[in-house]
Amino acid sequence: RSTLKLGMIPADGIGKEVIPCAQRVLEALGSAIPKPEFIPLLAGWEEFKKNGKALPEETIRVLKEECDGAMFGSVSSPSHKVQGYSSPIVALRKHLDLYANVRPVSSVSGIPGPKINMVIVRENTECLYIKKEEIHDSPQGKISFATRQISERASSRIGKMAFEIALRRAEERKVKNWEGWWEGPSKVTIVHKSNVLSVTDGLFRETVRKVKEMDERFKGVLMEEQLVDSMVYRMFREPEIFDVVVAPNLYGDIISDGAAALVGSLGLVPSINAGDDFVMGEPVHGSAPDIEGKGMANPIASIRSASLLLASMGYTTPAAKINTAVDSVLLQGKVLTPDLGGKSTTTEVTEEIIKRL
Ligand code: NAD
Ligand code: K
Ligand code: MN
Repeated sequence: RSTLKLGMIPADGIGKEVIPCAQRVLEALGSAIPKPEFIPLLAGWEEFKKNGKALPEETIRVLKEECDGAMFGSVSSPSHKVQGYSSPIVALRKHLDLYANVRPVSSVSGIPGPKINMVIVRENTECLYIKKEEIHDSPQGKISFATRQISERASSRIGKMAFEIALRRAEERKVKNWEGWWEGPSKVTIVHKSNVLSVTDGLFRETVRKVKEMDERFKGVLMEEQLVDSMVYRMFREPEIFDVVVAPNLYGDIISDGAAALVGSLGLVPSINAGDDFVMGEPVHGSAPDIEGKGMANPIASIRSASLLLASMGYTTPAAKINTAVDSVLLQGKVLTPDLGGKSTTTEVTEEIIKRL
């Protein structure tokens, strides 16, 4: 590749503030990566209010036909039903078949706090997110239903992704210092609620278990299970015991925000939406209307997402360079946004990271 064509979709709220920071960091990498070409693309609640479409067809077309990868910010989806509106990020994940949401959550060595270094692998296409809801009148008042879809295909491919990540981490452990973290062999924890939902979560559990049993490569990877409620409990009590955690869509979403609290802020946790032939980086957080427009948003989740995007495209050295610069800013602890107890702005943190690249 001589250039890297990246679709940039800031969408709403602080997405508009933090995605440009990720872009600046990518630009600052210079010749370490092919020259990035950023293609601004529209989506979101604001876009819906302006032009009636939360996800314009042109955005999907450009992503599919012209881009090597993408970055998404955050969308301000309303909490009430709006005729014709549907979350563009949920739709994009489906359109591009980005079936895995991979969310590494780790504490920085040297900063006090719980030791955590886990990857949450969230199924990204089904569960309650198929949004089949209905409502009826009944003699006792309104009654509503939601359909939850769990398929063998989706569970199998997310399971495979989780075990492959565990294998990769087993290699990484050999060179890195894992002091204070889980010291056993790589493992995958399957999160479910099969004690109640024995059909849907039962299928998820069975299918992921089979992935390991059927593939020789995963022989050395431990497999364990945790019911979703006690998963949250154990994650708060002893986060260091988790390595790779695989979960259906909604559980994965909820666990991730909990894990973000453990490392100090949602503003630190990155992700990629990954399919077999396309990847989109995205901070785990939402559009944060409470801090929007104040220059307070932490850009690190987005900057780390750009690093994950590069790594997924094979540019592991520049990706690591970004992470090292971010860690050094965190460790120094002087230039931080208010979510981490600092007084610095989004721009100042970004500039501090760029200085250290
Ligand atoms: P949120 O993630 O936007 O915010 C939760 C809390 O974390 C807020 O107090 C916020 O200020 C803080 N926070 C989040 N990101 C931060 C950052 N980078 N720096 C500093 N602080 C940060 O979640 P919410 O308040 O539940 O949702 C707000 C809106 O975001 C809703 O409309 C929701 O639909 C949307 N949302 C979108 C996505 C997405 O785009 N994928 C994900 C989650 C929520
Ligand atoms: K987001
Ligand atoms: Mn979420």
